[in-house]
Amino acid sequence: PSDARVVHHGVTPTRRIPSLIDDVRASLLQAPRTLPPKYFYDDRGSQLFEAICETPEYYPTRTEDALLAQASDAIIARVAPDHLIELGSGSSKKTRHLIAACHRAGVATRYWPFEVSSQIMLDAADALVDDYPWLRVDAMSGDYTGGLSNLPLAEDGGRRLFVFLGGTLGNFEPEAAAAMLDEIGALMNPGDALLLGLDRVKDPGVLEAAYDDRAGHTAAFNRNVINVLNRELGGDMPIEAYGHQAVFNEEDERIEMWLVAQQAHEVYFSALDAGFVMQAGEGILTEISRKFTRQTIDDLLARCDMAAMDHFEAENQAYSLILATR
Ligand code: AVJ
Repeated sequence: PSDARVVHHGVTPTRRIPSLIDDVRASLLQAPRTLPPKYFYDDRGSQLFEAICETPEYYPTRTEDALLAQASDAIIARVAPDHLIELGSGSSKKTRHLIAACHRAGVATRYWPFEVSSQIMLDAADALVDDYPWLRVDAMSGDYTGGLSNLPLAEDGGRRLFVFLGGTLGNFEPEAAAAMLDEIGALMNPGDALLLGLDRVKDPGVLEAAYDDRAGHTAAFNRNVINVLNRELGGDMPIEAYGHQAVFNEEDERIEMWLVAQQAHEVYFSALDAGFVMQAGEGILTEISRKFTRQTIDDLLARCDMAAMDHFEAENQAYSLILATR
């Protein structure tokens, strides 16, 4: 970054982050086969995710964006944050609504994005300080699955607003989601707040279409993880042998994305000197995306000693932004 108002910090993980090799050994070699969703996001996968967000079927991104545009002034009036800390900030596109609201309210917040993709974060930081002369950005490079206790946050007693958007908490199993909220909660002092974006339970047809768009971007996104494995681990998975499936699991209130083998085949990874046999019709669970109700949101917060102080809902309760405190 060229501007002195952007500072770049590297964040050392608090605990060991499993490598792709570890994850494949632990989750893919034996049934039930799963993969962590973070491996979707190589350059191609990130591009495909952007394309998904533009499809008519994938409503979460645009719904959350519109809701933030509406609610940002109220959120900033309520919290008046000295520090705005965002987990998984990406290009900070949606966060711009909050920063614009700070500008209107005369709240000179300091912005702390935390993101794996450093270049995307630093480019966004440069653009932000260009637009807002009062803004300082502390860009933090790292992986939040490695923990939050090493974040280099200022200990100046200022009020902190944590932001975790995109419904990404829904990609975590219930235990892991609660653990993540507990880690955020551990960084919150009285008066601090957390703004959480979560997708809502709705008609299964609408949900399944959102994860199986007609243009095929979600299918390509799901299958692209096979390219990632082949490239990174010297694998020979036949990409054309796998079909994309998105199903709403009503019992667990979650979308599940599967890669389903259309015919039986063997897979070998030279980096592991190991492989596995796929049966025809057998699936790999590549992502869960949990959908919430008012009740399951309140239960999740309560489990982590938090409570909603404000709850902003999109039309038809399609999506929620929750402002929570401890
Ligand atoms: C950005 C992780 C929240 O779960 O809806 C979109 C990812 N996967 N289409 C989601 C995703 C398939 C997205 N998150």
